[in-house]
Amino acid sequence: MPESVCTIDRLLENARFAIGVQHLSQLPADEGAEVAFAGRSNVGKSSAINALTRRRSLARTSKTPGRTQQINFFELDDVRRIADLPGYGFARAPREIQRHWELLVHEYLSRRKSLRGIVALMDIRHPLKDLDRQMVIWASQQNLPLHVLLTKADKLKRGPARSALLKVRSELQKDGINASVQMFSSLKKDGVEEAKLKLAEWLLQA
Ligand SMILES: Nc1nc2c(ncn2[C@@H]2O[C@H](COP(=O)(O)OP(=O)(O)OP(=O)(O)O)[C@@H](O)[C@H]2O)c(=O)[nH]1
Ligand SMILES: [Mg+2]
Repeated sequence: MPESVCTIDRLLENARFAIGVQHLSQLPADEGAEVAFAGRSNVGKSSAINALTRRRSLARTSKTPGRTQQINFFELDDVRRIADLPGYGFARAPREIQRHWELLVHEYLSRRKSLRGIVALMDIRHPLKDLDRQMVIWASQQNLPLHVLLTKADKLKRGPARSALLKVRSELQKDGINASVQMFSSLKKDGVEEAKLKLAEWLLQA
């Protein structure tokens, strides 16, 4: 096993909840290295964080979309963190609340110096919806490194899952977006090692 995997494993398994942020003023000090998990409401962000840290309930998951209503920070060590962003596209949230989260997340993503990359999660059964597209286009314009997890891969058979993966890769390429793309299943723990390699690349070079 490569050395970096051993180290990232240890780092991720040390994860502990640090703070839930509802206003920019509450953000942890902007130093060291951070990775943000972003995606539609209910896409599996919190579940992916739990799978990667091998904790069943570090990040709270829910069948009710729009559950994570703040930026939740998980500390890996003194200088490394994971941010679980509130999901976008939750239509039933009141307009002004939606607007508040949009602004918070937008400001966070635009200003954060310690942000090493965005893990963009999309449901493998319907990836690259309008808001996903907007998010990856915007991130790529900001030169933020992107890694796409096609979540809930267990919901598709191998063939259709593989076609979805190739299709997303080619569409991103067509749009000039530089992103790595992989399948992921928190349920089956598929793609966990591949995702950890990306996190190692981003977090271990702090
Ligand atoms: N089958 C399957 N279900 C999953 C997977 N990952 C998450 N889910 C389910 O999808 C639902 C939402 O998962 P969460 O991890 O809470 O999603 P989230 O993106 O954090 O949601 P918000 O915080 O509301 O934005 C839960 O019912 C999970 O059990 C997966 O890999 N496979
Ligand atoms: Mg969540």
